[in-house]
Amino acid sequence: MLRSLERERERGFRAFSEAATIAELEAAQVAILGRKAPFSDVQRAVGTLEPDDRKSVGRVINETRADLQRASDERRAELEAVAEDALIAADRVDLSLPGRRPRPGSLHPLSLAEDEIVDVFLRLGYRVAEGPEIEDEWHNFEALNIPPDHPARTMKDSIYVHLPGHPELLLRTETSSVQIRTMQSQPPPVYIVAPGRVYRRETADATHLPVFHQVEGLVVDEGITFADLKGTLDAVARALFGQDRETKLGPAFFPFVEPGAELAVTCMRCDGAGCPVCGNGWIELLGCGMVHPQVLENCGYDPERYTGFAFGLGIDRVAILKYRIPDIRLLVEGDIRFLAQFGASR
Ligand code: 2NM
Repeated sequence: MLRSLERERERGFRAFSEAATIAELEAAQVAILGRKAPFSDVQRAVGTLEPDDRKSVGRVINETRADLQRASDERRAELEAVAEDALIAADRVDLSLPGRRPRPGSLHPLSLAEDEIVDVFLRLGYRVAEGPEIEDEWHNFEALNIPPDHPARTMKDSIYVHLPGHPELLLRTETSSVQIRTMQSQPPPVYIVAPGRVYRRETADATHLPVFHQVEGLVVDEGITFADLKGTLDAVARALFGQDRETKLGPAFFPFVEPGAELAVTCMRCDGAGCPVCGNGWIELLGCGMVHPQVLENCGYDPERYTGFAFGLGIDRVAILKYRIPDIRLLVEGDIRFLAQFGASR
């Protein structure tokens, strides 16, 4: 009996270790340890032995069955690991083919110019303010000291939006309305720039667009003078176009400032000598001035206590000057051959 147990143990170990699949292992499990296996016949025959033999042979049977079951379990774990590996290998996606690499996009020259302008002011401690592109006449004109009979308010110059049941609305003609809204919403001091899209009723040509972009700035604080305006805008012009540029201020009129001025910068092409780009060596860059006391008062500020300066500069104009773009319409045509020349991405 012990000899046949020993034979079954040998046979079992071999059968389990030779099983190459889970199915073969399960067949071997039935053949070696199943109810009809020789091992079970021996187990049933133990009942016929003398009590002493029954006990010692019984122990050998239990040990042998446990050893065989452990061998079967170990083999099962091995085979399952192999099956799992095979499944993973079969599931693998081949990524080694040459892929189609998408051409990375780049920032629009207007975004580059706007970022650069705004960054100069952020470094000076200004904040960015935003407001709606559809405005009412009060924020766009009245508050800015632009009287009802001013030519800018006619249908000829502005784009009105007629909505039944609404007061007269228009697409903002400057981002000054953002400055007005900011002053209405907070007390001084104010140091802000308002970048954004503005609209005029205008036919596009090489130097004009009906939809263009501005950065307008506003400072209101105690003791702000024209010297602050001059020093700030000179520093900004040099930051944008080079530290060796010269600037000059000349008189100009805007209803919302007094006095009003225009800042010109020496031409970046001829360095002020005069050329086809600039004519006389100077390029007009922006409009500016000391905020009109009436505008401060319209926003609830005390013009006896506070003074301020403001300015407006065209982003599109800065972009064509900086990047030497020959026609401003290239900025809105979306031609990839033009856009791809601006490499930077944000
Ligand atoms: C310009 C020129 C001069 C300006 C004025 C204001 C406000 F709201 F404070 F009155 N914002 N922007 C201003 C002044 C704009 O653009 C050529």
